[in-house]
Amino acid sequence: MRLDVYVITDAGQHPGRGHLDIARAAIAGGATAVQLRDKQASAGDLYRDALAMAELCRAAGVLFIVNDRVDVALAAGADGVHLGTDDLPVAEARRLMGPGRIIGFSAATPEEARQARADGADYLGAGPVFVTGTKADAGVPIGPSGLAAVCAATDLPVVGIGGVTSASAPAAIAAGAAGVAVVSAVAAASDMAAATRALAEAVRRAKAAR
Ligand code: TZP
Ligand code: MG
Repeated sequence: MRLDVYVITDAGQHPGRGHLDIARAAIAGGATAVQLRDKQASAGDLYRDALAMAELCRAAGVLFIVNDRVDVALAAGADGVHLGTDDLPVAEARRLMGPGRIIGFSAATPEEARQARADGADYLGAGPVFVTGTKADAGVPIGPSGLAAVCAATDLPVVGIGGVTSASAPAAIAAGAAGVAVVSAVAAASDMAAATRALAEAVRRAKAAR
């Protein structure tokens, strides 16, 4: 599971940019994982975008994850799904998806991390690490120390999410994260591929230094 640079598409970050534009640029810039995230889209529209993104990611050898929707992830042949506390329970998603697909879960505390692992999650997203304007209900930032606590509580790979940029990514990696997940650092950047490359380089250096 290559989670080093995990780019989440959000079509509301920049006028005229769609999910596939973001995914293409992220892949060109060296993203190792891409997540399709759209809370507003109909199941039909999400499915069509997911199918196209699955194809792009497969061709590039990049992990493809669908946010929230187990049904869409399965129908589009995604590698996995990312769930939170408002979504289907991890254990139920595992039953539906079988052992071969990846299930990610959002955990902000060591307790949530341990529970998600027991329920069958494969990786965790922990955050918000820093202040974010992207998710209104993200909660109070846990900081690199909160991220480190989640990482220390589990043997699952953890990605730090929330307000991460190429400048702050090293702090997340130093805290023990396997990678960083970003929305605005790529989707709102003027040059999305260059922004992804900068993140990849920051993660690579921080891993080499730890
Ligand atoms: N979950 C926790 S924070 C967040 C999500 C989806 C938003 C991350 O967006 P950004 O722009 O990288 O801060
Ligand atoms: Mg969710």
